[in-house]
Amino acid sequence: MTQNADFDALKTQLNDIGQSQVLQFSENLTPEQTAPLLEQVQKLDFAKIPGWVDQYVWNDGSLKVPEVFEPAPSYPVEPKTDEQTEKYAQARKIGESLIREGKVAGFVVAGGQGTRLGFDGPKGNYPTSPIKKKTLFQIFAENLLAAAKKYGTSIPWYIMTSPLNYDATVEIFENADYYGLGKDNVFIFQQGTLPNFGFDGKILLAGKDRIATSPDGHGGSLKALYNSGAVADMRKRGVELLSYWQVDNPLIHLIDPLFVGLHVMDKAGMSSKALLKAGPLEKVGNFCQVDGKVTVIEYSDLPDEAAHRTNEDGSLAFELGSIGIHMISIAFIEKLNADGDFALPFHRAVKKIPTIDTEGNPVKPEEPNGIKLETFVFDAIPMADNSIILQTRREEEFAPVKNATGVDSAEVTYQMMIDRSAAWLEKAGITVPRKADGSPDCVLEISPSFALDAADVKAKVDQVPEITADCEIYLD
Ligand code: UD2
Repeated sequence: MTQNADFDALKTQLNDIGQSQVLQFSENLTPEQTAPLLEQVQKLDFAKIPGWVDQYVWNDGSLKVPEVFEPAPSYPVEPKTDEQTEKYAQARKIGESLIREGKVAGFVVAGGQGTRLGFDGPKGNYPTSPIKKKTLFQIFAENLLAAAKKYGTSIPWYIMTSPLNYDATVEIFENADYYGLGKDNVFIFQQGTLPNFGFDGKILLAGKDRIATSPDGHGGSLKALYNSGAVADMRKRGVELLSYWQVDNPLIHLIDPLFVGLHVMDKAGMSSKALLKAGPLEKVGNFCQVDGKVTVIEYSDLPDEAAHRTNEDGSLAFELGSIGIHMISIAFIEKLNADGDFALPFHRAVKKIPTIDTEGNPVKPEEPNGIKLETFVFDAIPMADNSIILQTRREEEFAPVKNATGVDSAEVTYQMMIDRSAAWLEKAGITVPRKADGSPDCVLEISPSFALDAADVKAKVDQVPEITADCEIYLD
């Protein structure tokens, strides 16, 4: 088809769904400007857009909080009964052998930018470790390398970016020579995008030759993994399970035999790690149970009464927070995508969206002017036949770098990384000098090549130098 024929067909399709404004400036565009615009238009889901406008622009059709929900059951950090002790031991064994057989891969969702941190570029490139200032990507890569070595296997790494940071991410990995993982073991792909809508239901333009779009949320990963060929690549390699994490959390235990084993023993499709919330309103999802299915209700949606509800012992009724750590079976992703039309429900966000006016001049709105749609990966959990939750400890596994200052900031992460190193060393019987307030009186960094957990430190205790007050020690 020629560009003209293409153009006319798309124009008609847009007219039919009441979105002809998308091509309103096209007559004055050069062919070079028209081509990418048409490419964007071609990707629009014409069949669904009118329904989205009706459901999410005219109405707030986002998922409603279910009327009846209760706290979800979970596995504790440490087993509590003999039966559980037995099960945990068996799960660890099963998990380890699956990892050794190369059936587990890593998967990080890294579509977000460092904007909230005041950092320019992909968040994964944020320098984070206390002494060497390793970036988040480097920390994850070194963890994967060390885990592969520990289990005598290879662990491929899948990385989801967004159109906003795909090129920059690839460049970072190229420049770092893939952190020693080998280019073949790193699969970087892009998530999808969704058009942004004005309050009048019209798709907004970001320029005369560009539709305003935004990434489709981390929920887009389950489709993008499939469409990008990542799932096919996994099948070729014999990978059956994906360890999923968020790009901002350097403490993640990304290959965890216990989590793998419990997920498999309970025949789960998608499982989660949880921690005890720091307070009723902590900004994490809440693990609930609805009609027998594990369901996450985001902090912003959980009714206040439920957030504050307590048990008889004073603990929070909804005490389990979701921290974006999951185990996902490849078979589950395949099942979701089997009919070719898989999509998670949308969450609607009213936002300030840069656009253009009727003359084509740029407009930077001071007030919200439209709607962005996004999907959340945890909305897939109830679609799995089975799902488990394994509790973890905050100090061991969760220190996200999100904000420039305060809660979830780089400063807090820095301290938590030092604290965890100190705890691992002390568990191995090493004395760590502490200040009057109890915090370590030294700067510590343990490289993943030295230890992936406290048990690894114990095995290498003779390689640890004496730790004196005010010192800086990097172990690798
Ligand atoms: C997320 C969770 C929250 C809690 C918290 C823990 C949601 C809606 N909320 O909050 O429940 O678990 O994390 O830290 O998930 N991402 C993409 N593409 C996108 C959007 C996000 O790859 O289109 C990635 C992003 O790079 C990051 C992760 O998803 O790795 C989480 O995104 P976020 O930092 O925006 O989530 P946050 O902090 O609102």
